[in-house]
Amino acid sequence: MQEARNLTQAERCSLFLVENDELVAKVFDGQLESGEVRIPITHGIAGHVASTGNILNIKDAYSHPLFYRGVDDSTGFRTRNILCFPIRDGPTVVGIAELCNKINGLFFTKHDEDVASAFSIYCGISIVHSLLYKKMKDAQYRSTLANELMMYHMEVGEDETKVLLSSDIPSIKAFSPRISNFTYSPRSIPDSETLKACMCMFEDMGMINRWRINRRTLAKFCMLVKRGYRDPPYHNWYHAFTVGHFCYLLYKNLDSLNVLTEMEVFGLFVACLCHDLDHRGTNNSFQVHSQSVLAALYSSEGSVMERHHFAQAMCILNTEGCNIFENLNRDEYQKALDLVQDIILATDLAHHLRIHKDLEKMAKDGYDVDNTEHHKLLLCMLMTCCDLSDQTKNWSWTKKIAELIYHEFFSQGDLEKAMGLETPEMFDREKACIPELQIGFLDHIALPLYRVLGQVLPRTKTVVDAVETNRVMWTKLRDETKQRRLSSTNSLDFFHIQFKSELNGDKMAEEDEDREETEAKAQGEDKIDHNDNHK
Ligand code: 9GA
Ligand code: ZN
Repeated sequence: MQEARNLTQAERCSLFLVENDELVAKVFDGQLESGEVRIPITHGIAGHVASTGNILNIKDAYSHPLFYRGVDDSTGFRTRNILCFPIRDGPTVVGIAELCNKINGLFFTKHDEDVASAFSIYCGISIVHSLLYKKMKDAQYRSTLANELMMYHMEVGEDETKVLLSSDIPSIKAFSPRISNFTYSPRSIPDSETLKACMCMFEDMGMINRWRINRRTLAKFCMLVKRGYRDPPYHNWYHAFTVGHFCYLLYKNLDSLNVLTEMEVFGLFVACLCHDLDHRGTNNSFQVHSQSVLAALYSSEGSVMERHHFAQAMCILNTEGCNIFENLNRDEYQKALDLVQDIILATDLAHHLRIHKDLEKMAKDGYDVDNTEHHKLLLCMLMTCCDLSDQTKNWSWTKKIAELIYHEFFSQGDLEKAMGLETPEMFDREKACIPELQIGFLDHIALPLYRVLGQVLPRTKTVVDAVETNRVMWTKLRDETKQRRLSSTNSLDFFHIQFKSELNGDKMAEEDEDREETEAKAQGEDKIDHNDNHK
């Protein structure tokens, strides 16, 4: 406005913005106005310009019928002439500007009118941007507020924290002597013990000492992460917990520190626990096609759910008393967040398929500890290995998990049908052939992945074998199903069939477990508290 005043050589300038059916003073005599001056949009010269959208060049104010002398009479100012022009956003008038008293002249000229008209376009753009910016800021504040409210209601109970902190962190072997074996499924740990088990894993990997994590902070962090999961059949806290446990298995069995840095292992473990936060039991495609809020936020960047999982992880870290990274220095802190972000984004199958060629090349060329790209690739690969680790457990677990996954897939399919969206076969309970889908999944995704793992880290070969064994079982069930030719319309009924192939399968699995348990005891492992096991 000061610029407009200088350009046209005016004594005074003022700006009013249209709000509903009023004009509100924003700038008076080139200064930001703090007190409110409101005039009806139907009043006076300003009102006339605002409602007609036409510029008014008044050469003698006091003789103009629209001019109101009241203000001059009370302030002692004498208005001689006025140039009043509209400010638009497209066809809409968003405000008006008033220039008053031409300096060294009798009135504003035609040239001043042209200058004002041109100038008003820039005013319009600036004002619209500024209004939008304010709207955006307000939305941001409202979102922060909503978040604070949610966190307040989520406030982890002091009692819960006390229980977790009441005694020293127990030895992890107390959960099971087999807890560090690739064949052990952490799903045998009861829900009520999983937080303690998490703390134990942090402790056993030396992370609490190395990163100077406050125990209370760690307990609160773990509790918020657990609570950050919803309860769909598969993508619940148990999934995150088992994924974290597989990371622990990698650490225990591979001296990972020789291929990764301490910070990378730390980032991987935290990412594992957080990687599916607030999963709703539906995939990225569903978010996009159902036009969910998450898709509105993230679909332009891709990996909709994964971006949300990371955002939720940040939200937990930013909650008072929950930041397990609080004692890292600036560089370490940034590094930790970058790692967690990159690793969580790597859990998108689309991302995995993009890097699979690079993974194979790395396996072929051999892993190079001095190559930072190799570190990144390995971290992504280990994350996906953790994510799919249910496939590496014994048949009985694998099958139970498959039931949970298809329960979740078919619920999404039902939703899609109800919404009139297309449903891929995999999500359609009337069309899916579960053993076929499992074999396809193992052949195209899981087995190639674990084979690369076996190549890069030869000590994981047993993991590949376990997946292969499960594949054989799926082919047997597929062949048996073909002979029976089921007439059911619900593919989930598959899980209630007793297959001949399974008759001694379970027994073998149990024997395996028994044998390992005996071996573990023979090795003189820590004292075992059997009360916790096999619930
Ligand atoms: N999409 C999912 C299947 C899983 N059995 C099938 C499983 C997760 C997952 C990360 C094309 C397709 N498919 N198939 N998924 C599974 C178990 N099963 C059977 C047919 O755990 N799937 C998680 C992932 O990416 C990466 F990189 F790790 F491989 C791929 C799949 C899930 C549930 C998120 O799809
Ligand atoms: Zn997952």
